[in-house]
Amino acid sequence: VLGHSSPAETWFAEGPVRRASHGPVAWAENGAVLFASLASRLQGNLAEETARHFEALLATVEEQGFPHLLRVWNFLPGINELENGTERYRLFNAGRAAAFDARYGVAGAEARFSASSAVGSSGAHLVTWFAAAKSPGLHLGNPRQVHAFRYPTDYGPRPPSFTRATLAPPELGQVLFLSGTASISGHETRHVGKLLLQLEETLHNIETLLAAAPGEAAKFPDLPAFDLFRVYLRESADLELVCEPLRRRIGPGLALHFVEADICRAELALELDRPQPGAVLGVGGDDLVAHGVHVGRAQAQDARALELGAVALDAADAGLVLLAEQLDHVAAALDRVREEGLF
Ligand code: 3EB
Repeated sequence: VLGHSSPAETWFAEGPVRRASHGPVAWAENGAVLFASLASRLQGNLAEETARHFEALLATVEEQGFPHLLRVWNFLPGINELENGTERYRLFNAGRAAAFDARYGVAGAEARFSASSAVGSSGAHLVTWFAAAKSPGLHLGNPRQVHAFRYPTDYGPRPPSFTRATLAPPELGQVLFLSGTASISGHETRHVGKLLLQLEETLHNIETLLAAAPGEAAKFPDLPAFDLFRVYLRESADLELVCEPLRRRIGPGLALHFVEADICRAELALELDRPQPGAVLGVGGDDLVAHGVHVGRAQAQDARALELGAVALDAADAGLVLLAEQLDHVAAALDRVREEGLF
């Protein structure tokens, strides 16, 4: 986490909540939505290991009866580094695509891709958090961008398996999950080396997507009406350069959350994400299903070893997710995490 930005993101839903885990996957669900965390130790065969990782993810959502992905957050150590001569993000893409193909067939896989993000982290684990539902969301493209799953092979042996946004199914409310968004139009990176132009291109992409999203008017607020923006910066020193222009562009109302992270293409300096603090999945209750996402720099091993009572926890250097049943459990857990100096 950079600067003094507030890190926490909280997801509410109707109870009662069940928490469980199987193998590398831990989750919480309330019968309508499932939120999960999955970590796989990487040992030098990334495409294979990513395929196993997403096979476990897809097996879990199918077995638990939540087969429709809504949003996927990926944290990949050394995302731009080479492994056996290939960039690790590209190996990740190959493995992820293979897992979708294996489960749904090449023809069926595309319809399963959801909103997503993939940023760098460090440490030894590929970490993925995901939200999934019983019935399908509406997966959206961006008119300014080629579908990522149709990118030409310049970006790796297999294109990335995600869509630009996913609108949650009606019974979960009008939550619009936006993918991580960067300075890409068509399929090409724009404004290499020019931070502020990348910022503007990215904002333009988000505005275009919001304007084109189907649904009744006023369902998709324009940018200044967002609560919170997350900004992943490759270079922490860019914080000062980006802060003011972004503020001028989006207005004074939003909370900004800056995180230092590598972005999936080496020429990209930043990526924007739209967290949804206080988002309600499902109608009513302030019981909690799947909870607070805290993105920052954690010491993963230490965080995993923490015993946090009713809260399940997973962490990468890039972040921490808490799957809890009640808000005060989360508050207590976050206090512990702060006391231990994990963030
Ligand atoms: C892009 O548009 C930029 O691989 O899951 C954004 C969101 C990006 C998700 C992913 C990658 C992913 O291609 C990078």
